[in-house]
Amino acid sequence: MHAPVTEFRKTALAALIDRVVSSAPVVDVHTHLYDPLLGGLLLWGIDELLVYHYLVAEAFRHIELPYDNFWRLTQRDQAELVWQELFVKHSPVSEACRGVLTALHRLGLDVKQRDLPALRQWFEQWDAERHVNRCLELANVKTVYMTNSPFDDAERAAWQKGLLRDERFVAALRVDPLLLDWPQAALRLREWGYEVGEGFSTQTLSEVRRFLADWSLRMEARYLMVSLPPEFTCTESSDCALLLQGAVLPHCREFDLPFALMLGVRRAVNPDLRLAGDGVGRSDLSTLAHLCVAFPENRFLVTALSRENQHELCVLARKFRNLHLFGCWWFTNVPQLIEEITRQRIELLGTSFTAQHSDARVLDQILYKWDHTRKVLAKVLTDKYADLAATGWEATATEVERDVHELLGGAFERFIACGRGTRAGYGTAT
Ligand code: FIX
Ligand code: ZN
Repeated sequence: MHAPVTEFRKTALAALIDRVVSSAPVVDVHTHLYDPLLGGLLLWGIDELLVYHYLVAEAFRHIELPYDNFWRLTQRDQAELVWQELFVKHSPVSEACRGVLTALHRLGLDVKQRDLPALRQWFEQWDAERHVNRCLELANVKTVYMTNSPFDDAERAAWQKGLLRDERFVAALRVDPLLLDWPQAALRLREWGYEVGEGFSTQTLSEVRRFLADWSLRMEARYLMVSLPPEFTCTESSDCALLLQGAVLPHCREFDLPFALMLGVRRAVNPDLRLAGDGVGRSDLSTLAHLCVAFPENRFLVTALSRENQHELCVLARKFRNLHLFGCWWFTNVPQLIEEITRQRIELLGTSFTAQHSDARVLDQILYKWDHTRKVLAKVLTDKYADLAATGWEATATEVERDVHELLGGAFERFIACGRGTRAGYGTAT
């Protein structure tokens, strides 16, 4: 029997873990940020922060204006209105509002002045490239995974021009339109010179694969990805199932790329809210289990939006080593749920998952998303190492550093890099 961990040792342990977690470089495995060299698509600055769709949804709890009138306002006026409603007339206690303040504070701005014009003035002196350097350094993010869609006209044009790449930004090929709206996607593919027909003939599937190959190569994509509704299933012969099995998964195997599934988004629950109008639903994870079993040569990166799916997802990850869990996505990216989900994942999976991704759409958001997550992660890990210390097992600083590195991108990058052939025999239950 070992003596309980003394308060003194617990404080020293907490200090060590705090230091390691707050100074560890992170790999941000899913964002909506862009390489600053990609045609000016990167969003940053105070007005972008204020019109982030998380805040717009919250502002509409108070705004009485008809939706259309809000959307007709200039972005500056929308930002002003959000600021008034969420920061001036009410206290900014929600996670998204607090996030704006954390970001400003980390940039050295005095938020207590509540002075929007002064904040705007401060941002006006910067250009995107210098701001990227500052934000990545302050947030200690070493790699940013983008979300890259050839179906987005502005983005497609920027890629086609060819570009120098900022090597801190890496690509992930987004295929939602292909899997979720095949008739429209087929029109686009034909327009771009891919000879696809209405049905899924061998020629159509091979042309879809040619499209995926062209874009994977052009972007140097590290994985393919899709966000799926709770109803997603691939057992019947839907367009989605046929394309997944006949083109996307074979392409991933050929190019040795994982496929990321983000499960449980119910799009346009309130279409008037536009991007802010999406909701959540519980997914049936038997579809995911089927994919892991039926396609052992594919690797799946998965996150789920519904709190109710989290436990089942952890159990699935214990069964399949071709399944890697990542992040606390969107509505689960709040301290209460980050703590619950991270604790549960550690208890069921050890350190073999990726604790967080930012999903940032505005560059400055990486400051708060990582700051807030690091605090919760340090708290959870302190409890876990203290539990070990109570048995006499004292983790060394080097071991803590190794574990934190795993959780903040190390395990992810290894999963991504894992070549075919080195991972034969997926799907073995443990
Ligand atoms: O599907 C996704 O990648 C989602 O993250 C987005 O659609 C969503 O709008 C978002 O930004 C959530 O954080
Ligand atoms: Zn996203």
